[in-house]
Amino acid sequence: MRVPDPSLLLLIPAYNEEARIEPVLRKYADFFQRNYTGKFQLVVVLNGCRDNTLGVVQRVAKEFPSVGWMDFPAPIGKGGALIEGLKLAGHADVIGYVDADGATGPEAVLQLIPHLAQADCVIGSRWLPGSVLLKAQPKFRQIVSRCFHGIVEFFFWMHIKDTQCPCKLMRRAVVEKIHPNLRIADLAFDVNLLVATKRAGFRIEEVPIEWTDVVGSKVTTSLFRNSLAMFLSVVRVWLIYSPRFYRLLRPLRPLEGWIYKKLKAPAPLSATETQGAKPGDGKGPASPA
Ligand SMILES: Nc1nc2c(ncn2[C@@H]2O[C@H](COP(=O)(O)OP(=O)(O)O)[C@@H](O)[C@H]2O)c(=O)[nH]1
Ligand SMILES: [Mg+2]
Repeated sequence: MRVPDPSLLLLIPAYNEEARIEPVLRKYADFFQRNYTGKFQLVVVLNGCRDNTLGVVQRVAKEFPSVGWMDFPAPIGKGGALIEGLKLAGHADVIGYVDADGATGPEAVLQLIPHLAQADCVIGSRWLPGSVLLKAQPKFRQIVSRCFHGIVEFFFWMHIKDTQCPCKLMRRAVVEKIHPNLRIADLAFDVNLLVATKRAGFRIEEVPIEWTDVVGSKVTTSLFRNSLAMFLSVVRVWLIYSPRFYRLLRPLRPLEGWIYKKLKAPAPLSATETQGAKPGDGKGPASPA
């Protein structure tokens, strides 16, 4: 008898995605319904959307019982949304996330799962030989991405070629261990997640992936502002893991808050904001209304 696939919880952070998310949700839900023998849940984590993303998600959820959502009014950012979503980790063996734009398809996610036999966290990469870029990101975005990669490498020396690819899967044990160390609310959340995973002694494997860039990126529209906030957040992650500096710089927190506000980016959470937030203690499995 065939052993069923591990139960899988896939999160999709979404901000003003009414134009892009519907076909993505349908494609993922339909694909996993047909091709996955384990339990599959797709949870969209929205916050502060000013369009009808929620209505779109609810419409799809009526057709596909695997689709659910969590909605937060506060501007908690992509990272903040994922930190909340990861609290549902207790409901699955494997937890992961992808973007709402469908740049990576469900086939790519499925192909990553077997790699969890030898790794604790497996991440898609657009920068490894063997990756297929059906449509690459705009040239300038690629340059900024490589500069960001250099900065992350300088601070953390992880030798991960693509920290930002939004296609990551982890075993439940990883999420349970690292969740209290997840503090970054903006788009540099991925760096926070990978550093926390590595420092906790888990093995990360990077796998070439198929990728199609999709117009409507939230990052590209304010690239300078977002990049600056992401740089600050990388420094922030470095400080979190340098406790002596971290304590010394504590009086500067109001200044930090002010800078993030100016950059219109969600500020990192403090230890007290994440402490006690155990995965699985969240709002329960997001379920279709
Ligand atoms: N919940 C939430 N999701 C966000 C926020 N900002 C961006 N996202 C989501 O994060 C993902 C990445 O954004 P995207 O525009 O695709 O960035 P890119 O792929 O790097 O160009 C998408 O699914 C967005 O909807 C936010 O403030 N809150
Ligand atoms: Mg995207």
